[in-house]
Amino acid sequence: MSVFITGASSGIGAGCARAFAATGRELVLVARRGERLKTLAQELEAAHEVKVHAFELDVRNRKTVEEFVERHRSLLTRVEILVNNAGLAAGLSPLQEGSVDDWDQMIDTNLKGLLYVTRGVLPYMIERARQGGDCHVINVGSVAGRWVYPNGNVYCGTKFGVRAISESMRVDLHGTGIRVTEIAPGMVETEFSEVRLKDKTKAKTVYSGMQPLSADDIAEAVLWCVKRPRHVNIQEIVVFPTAQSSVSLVARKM
Ligand code: NDP
Ligand code: 8X3
Repeated sequence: MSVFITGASSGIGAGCARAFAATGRELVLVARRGERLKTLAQELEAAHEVKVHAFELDVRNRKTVEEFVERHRSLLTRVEILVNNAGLAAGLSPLQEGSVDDWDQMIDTNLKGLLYVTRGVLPYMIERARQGGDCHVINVGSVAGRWVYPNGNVYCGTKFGVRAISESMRVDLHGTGIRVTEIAPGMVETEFSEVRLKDKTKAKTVYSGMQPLSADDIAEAVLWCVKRPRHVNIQEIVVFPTAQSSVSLVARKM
């Protein structure tokens, strides 16, 4: 059985790939940066007795995702865990000054990309579950999908959407035995802020004077959810760093 992880070229996705590889599971990793994925795949195959399939894939491109699903049917029949992680925030400005290109990118990746991949992979998982497989979808949402903060607007909108889609998946999969978990992290130090702010130095200051979560912290939580007995579905899990009491309240020691 295998684990399909989107956005595995960095951060939380790469952390999940490492965590699942350590349990000996076959992996299917996708992201746009194929070279990075290839390096990660080689690292994991060298460190563990696992097969890792790495594919360059832009989840925003519906046709490409559909072709990918068509081409890799035999791999998909073995997928029992889908980690919908690929996503980003682009920009941090008031709605009235926002970049519409940034909005498109967030909506196309965080919502439409998640849906395209899920639409392609889920029918295989339903069949797998029908044959006794222990199947589980993990959607990476965010605390921004529960509480808004100034200038979060469209990013928050997409993550509120991920939460609603996760709840919908759970009810639509009723009776299939497939578990659906939404994991909602607070501040995790990855490439997230660099991508959002388009500036490495500014990105560093986001985490100055406080200890953020690491990608491994989230991967560990994901693995914990998956490792519960089959009759236990952790529907949602919200994880903040201790120094972050709410979306806009962070204790910093400067
Ligand atoms: P990173 O920027 O480190 O990782 C994002 C991953 O998503 C990369 O692997 C990137 O790969 C992939 N990705 C982005 N766009 C696409 C695309 N169009 N097609 C395929 N893959 C794509 O950030 P994080 O690890 O932090 O982010 C992972 C998830 O966690 C996101 O959904 C984010 O919203 C969520 N999150 C992050 C938090 C944080 O504070 N860091 C907190 C809460 C939630 P590539 O560029 O190679 O395509
Ligand atoms: C990322 C966490 O608080 O920057 O989803 O929105 S936050």
